[in-house]
Amino acid sequence: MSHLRTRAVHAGQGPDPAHGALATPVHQTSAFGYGTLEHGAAIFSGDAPGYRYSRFGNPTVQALETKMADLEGAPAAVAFGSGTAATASILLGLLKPGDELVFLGPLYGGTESLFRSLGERFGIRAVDASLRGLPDSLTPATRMVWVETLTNPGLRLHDLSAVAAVARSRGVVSVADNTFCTPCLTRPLEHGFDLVMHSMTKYLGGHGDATGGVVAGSAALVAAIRSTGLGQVGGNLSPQEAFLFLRGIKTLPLRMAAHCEGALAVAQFLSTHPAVAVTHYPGLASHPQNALATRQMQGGYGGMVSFELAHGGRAGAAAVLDRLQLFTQAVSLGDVNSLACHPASTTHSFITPQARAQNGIREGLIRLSVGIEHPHDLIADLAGALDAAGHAGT
Ligand code: 4LM
Repeated sequence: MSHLRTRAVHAGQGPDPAHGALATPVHQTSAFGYGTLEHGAAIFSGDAPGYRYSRFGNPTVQALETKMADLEGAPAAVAFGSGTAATASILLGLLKPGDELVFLGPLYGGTESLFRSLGERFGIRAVDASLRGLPDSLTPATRMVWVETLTNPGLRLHDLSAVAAVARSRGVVSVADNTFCTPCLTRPLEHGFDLVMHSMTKYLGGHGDATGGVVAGSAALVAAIRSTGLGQVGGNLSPQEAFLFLRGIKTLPLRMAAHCEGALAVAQFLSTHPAVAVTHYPGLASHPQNALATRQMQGGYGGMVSFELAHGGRAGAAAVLDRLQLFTQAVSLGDVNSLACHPASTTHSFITPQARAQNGIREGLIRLSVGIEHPHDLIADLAGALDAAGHAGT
């Protein structure tokens, strides 16, 4: 069972011991009977294994945690009700007032805003190291370094092994948000990261019908995050949604291959279109980090493409987006169906205009989540919208 494609199907799951059910049952319960007072006491103290209350753990959720730990090559994992709950639980579980969190921006707008608002209200200073670089941004107070394996929405990369090495040499916990790449394309722990997290809402679920998050890493770090994020904050994932993620992940490698194929074709089309000033896709030879992407990403360059119109700013973006038929205008990503959004007014509206400007999130930027439809149909949709919007040949 060494190949990821095999493990995506089998890891964490097998015939249910109660009745042999092949699909992992949804253990839709809040509490678990423990029989006797002493057995209950032993479960609560951790001296005996067993479930007690779904906020702390649930068999369906645990099957998913086991699968995700396996796919990321981690000893342990803990699931949450959203990617944001996972992010907040990492902060609250591992940092304290006076600590610094250094991130390599840009990040998903919600993550950056969480660092700045929630983090700073609790005395955790968030520092964007994208201008000064990593070693120079670390201080004796730095306790954590945070990166996205493929940035949202600019689709830039960081050299993961280099980032992990700097963090390790300074005794700082390194965290990689692997939402855009998934373990099919990049496994940050293999590059030396301490923790990897995901918004499972995206590719892992894959069908746009559930929100969830997960963190994987060492048993000690995951235990600290679990205890705060589940026990104290109550950010647990529901068993029903865990079932949907378990089902979705079985086809993740197949879906990712189709996303990558479609996104490359879409990016190649956009990069030659006269109405498009720049296309961001790590698989294009014109991408400034194409060589790093080829080294660091395995089996493809991901399903996300962003592009900037040559003219028209926000009105130009609206003219294109409002004419798309097959791409649905919505935030989120990683669904089997294609989505398109305007980051400046949606996903990255939470960050300051200066941060948007610094990170190239201009009004003419459009982000595509390329689904698994036939690439020719997606390209025809984009061509139709660009032409009808009057951009062709401008
Ligand atoms: C979006 N993103 O971009 P939940 N990490 C990354 C993300 O892109 C997101 C989260 C964490 C989008 C949502 C509206 C790289 C979310 C947060 O949404 O809390 O599961 O994950 O469109």
